[in-house]
Amino acid sequence: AAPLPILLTGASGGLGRLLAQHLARPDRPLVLTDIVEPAYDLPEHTRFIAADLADREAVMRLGSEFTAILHFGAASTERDFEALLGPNILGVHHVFDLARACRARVIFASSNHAIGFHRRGVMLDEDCDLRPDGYYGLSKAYGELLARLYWDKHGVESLSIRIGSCEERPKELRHLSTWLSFGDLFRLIEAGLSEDLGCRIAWGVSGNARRWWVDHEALGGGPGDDAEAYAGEVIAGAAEGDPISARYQGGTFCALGYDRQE
Ligand code: 15L
Repeated sequence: AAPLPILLTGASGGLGRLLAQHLARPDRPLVLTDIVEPAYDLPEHTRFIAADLADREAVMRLGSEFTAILHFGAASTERDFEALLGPNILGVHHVFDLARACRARVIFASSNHAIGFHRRGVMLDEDCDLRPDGYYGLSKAYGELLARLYWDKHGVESLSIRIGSCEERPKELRHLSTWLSFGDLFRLIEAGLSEDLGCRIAWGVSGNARRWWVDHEALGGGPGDDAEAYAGEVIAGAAEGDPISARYQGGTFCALGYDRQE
């Protein structure tokens, strides 16, 4: 029988594109979806179906036989709540309903912005309080709680990865703590596809000497990279940040619209 595919949402986005190129194999075909067509040539063993995550029927029509859904589709920056409601809140809900219907596991691209109002320097484990730093972080916290509900009530397995800063290399001081290398992202995804998950949360962070986030038990043998290798050049080029961004783990997201009287 033909191997069952994996669904990747957000396939036209920055991380989606990387995952599409990295994950597809003859024994692991990928169905890619996004609201916009990918701006890259489709890798072998992939096919693309356009869908708006806010459209329940369009999401449910993507297929009925996925083994896993990598949910990377979302608005990825801070916006008004109304602008996040469709892609991020309805979107994650529809994706979990599709997973439930397919008996697929979900790997959810959560974000450090779900916990962004913890102060810098405070070490967190994955059981820390949710402290969203905006409507975007709140939408990711919603996704994590939805994952919890769908595990407890429907047995949908999931891994929520609280991704730090997934970039080719660290570019600013905060990244020395928050950086997730592409290699370490791929390692996490592979572990999420193969290990027993239950309802799991993991930090999407490399083994950075200055990191603030530590897992009780590392998935997939733990990270292999460390932002410290870039510390010299990052520190040399560092600009003075605003005090609110500098105080909290979520950085500039925390400062957006901040008007609390100290
Ligand atoms: C995120 O969740 C964003 O999608 C990404 O663009 C970065 O801002 C990242 O967090 C970060 O915190 O560096």
